[in-house]
Amino acid sequence: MTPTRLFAALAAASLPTNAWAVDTVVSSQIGDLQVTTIADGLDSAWGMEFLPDSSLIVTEKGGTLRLVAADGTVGPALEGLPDIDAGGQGGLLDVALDPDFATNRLVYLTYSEAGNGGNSTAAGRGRLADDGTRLEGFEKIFTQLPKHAGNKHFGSRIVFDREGHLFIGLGERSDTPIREGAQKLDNHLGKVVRLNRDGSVPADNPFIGQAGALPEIWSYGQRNIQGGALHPATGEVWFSEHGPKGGDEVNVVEAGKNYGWPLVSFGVNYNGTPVGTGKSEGEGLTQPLHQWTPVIGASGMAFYTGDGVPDWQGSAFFGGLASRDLVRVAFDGRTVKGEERLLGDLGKRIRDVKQGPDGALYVLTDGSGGEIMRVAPVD
Ligand SMILES: [Ca+2]
Repeated sequence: MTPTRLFAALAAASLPTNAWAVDTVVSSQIGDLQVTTIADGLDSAWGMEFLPDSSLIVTEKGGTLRLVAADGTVGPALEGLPDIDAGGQGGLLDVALDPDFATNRLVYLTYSEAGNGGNSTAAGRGRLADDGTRLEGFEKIFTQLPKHAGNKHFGSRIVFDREGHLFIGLGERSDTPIREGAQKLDNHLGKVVRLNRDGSVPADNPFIGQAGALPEIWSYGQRNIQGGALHPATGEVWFSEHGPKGGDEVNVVEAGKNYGWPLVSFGVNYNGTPVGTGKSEGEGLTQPLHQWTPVIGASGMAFYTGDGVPDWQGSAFFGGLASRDLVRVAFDGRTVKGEERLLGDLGKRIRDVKQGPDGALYVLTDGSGGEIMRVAPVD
């Protein structure tokens, strides 16, 4: 395939004085990028992870899981997956590797699952067979409650913290009134849950022992989480979420905190009416580190720790489904220093982004004919 040579699309502006300003796009000098398609022909690919041998494991929303060899060869669908209720925004969603994958070969999946009352997001794990053809002994370790007869806002992303806890970012199922459940603790709608790797509940979760609260809950008031990553320096768990018409967010998720949906938002409902109180903040509600209005359709997230582009150190990258680009946000700790839009010339909906073992960024494009593209500075 012909490498496509692109230039960073920059819009220069002064440094933002607050993180909520919308069009605070700050230029930074980076060299030209070389974008190389390493695999294609994927069908509604959703999540990917690098295996220790530099191959990739990739989900497709319709319910298939594939290995992509380091040379880009796309393998057949793996066997041994759970029953997946694909449709609408649901299907096979995120994939993550156990922190001890090198020895236990455990692969974690999130997926939508049918059940009494409709469907919801579930999570489970299985062992990647030595020959790579199947997941062995797949077991479900989490079921989002309640089920709902809908087809939207299943989330979801999986992030492991440094202690090996499994964080799953979920959705609030979108429809009115069920989305109001994001503010209640008796359900898993619009939540981040924190689990041990076997699905059991860590003894120090924030709502353990609180009457009427589900013990898996770590944080609440989230809308539809489709990006997440572990901060490489601090060990914090960061998630991005989709806003409605405006108001995509980046949050550090901390124990017991309320992130505000659907009481407050930087966006409005799709019909233009205000969300909740009509405000963007409220007492007791935790503000995002960053928000996008108009939305980018934030999906996939990766912190950059490579050495190929020094200016990217400290940056987080977000796939843009709606903006059809790759969004770099430069952070100093939790403070936004600036934002840059990349790969817009491709016009692709970017579903996931990861840093590869070679230090380059890899993006996964949505829809039919999906590609995995390597993004690195021109040598
Ligand atoms: Ca929020």
